[in-house]
Amino acid sequence: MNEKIFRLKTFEKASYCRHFEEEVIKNLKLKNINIPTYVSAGQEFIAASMATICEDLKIKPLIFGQHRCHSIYISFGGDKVKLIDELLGRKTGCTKGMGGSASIASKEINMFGHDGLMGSNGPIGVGACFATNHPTIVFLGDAAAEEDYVLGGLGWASTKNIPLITVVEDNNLSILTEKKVRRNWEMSDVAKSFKMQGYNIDDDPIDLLKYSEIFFKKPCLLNVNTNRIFWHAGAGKDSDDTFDRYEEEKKRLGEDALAIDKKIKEEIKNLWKKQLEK
Ligand SMILES: Cc1ncc(C[n+]2csc(CCOP(=O)(O)OP(=O)(O)O)c2C)c(N)n1
Repeated sequence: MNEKIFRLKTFEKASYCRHFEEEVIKNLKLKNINIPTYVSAGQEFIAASMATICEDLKIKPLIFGQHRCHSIYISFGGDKVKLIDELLGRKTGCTKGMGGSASIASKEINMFGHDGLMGSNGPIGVGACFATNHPTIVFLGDAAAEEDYVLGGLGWASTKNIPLITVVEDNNLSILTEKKVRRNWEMSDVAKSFKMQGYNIDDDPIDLLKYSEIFFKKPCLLNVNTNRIFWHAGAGKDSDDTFDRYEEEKKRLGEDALAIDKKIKEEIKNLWKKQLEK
């Protein structure tokens, strides 16, 4: 795919994610949302890029996210109204108002909800991929990736050569503990030690596109460095200086991105307004 088209398609998905999360923040502050909520703003280009690549490959993968998964659901085409309803605790939500922010599931997009045990989606995703031989993506945080059962699953995936992509959304933090305090190794090296292709890259969409030639042909792991703009849970901010990929892409793409951003902001605002009035 042409680079500019890829960037724009990915930006469009990221824009849906970003404006959705901005409404989430607003409604957390207004206390319209009253459940633990894990906002993915800042990290949205990872899911958006993976979804654009899958669309181009005409592949509808099995998706195993963890608690910070709004952007995964939205990028892969999850029904946004059902996600709003879920966050508002309604029966019409994507998990009938019982999963909340952390356990989003959708049969329509093959997305399996997380159970809250960090990293459990690693081996569960490996098992599903092995049993079905269906292209599968497991999304893990950099802390979840450290769990022993994640590592066992990676070894099995490599041994059985299954069509699995493990994406580590590496925002450097486990709640508030930085990676350098927790370990002196990288997940890309762990993958290589299991004889799997492993890469340590940035969340620039083109960096993800670069590796798409091997996607689903053999197991691989992408450790993608990114930034969390809001707190681990809830609406606060650790810093106002956090690098923001969304703003960077908006600048790079110029007028085209500004028009997409404006249109989608309005669309998402209206969607929330309509649901809140119900
Ligand atoms: C096995 C297990 N250990 C600890 C926790 C508590 N916990 C919940 S989220 C979290 C941090 C997760 O960090 P990461 O996987 O990097 O994802 P992020 O929140 O950064 O998206 C921890 C330690 C848990 N839920 N499960």
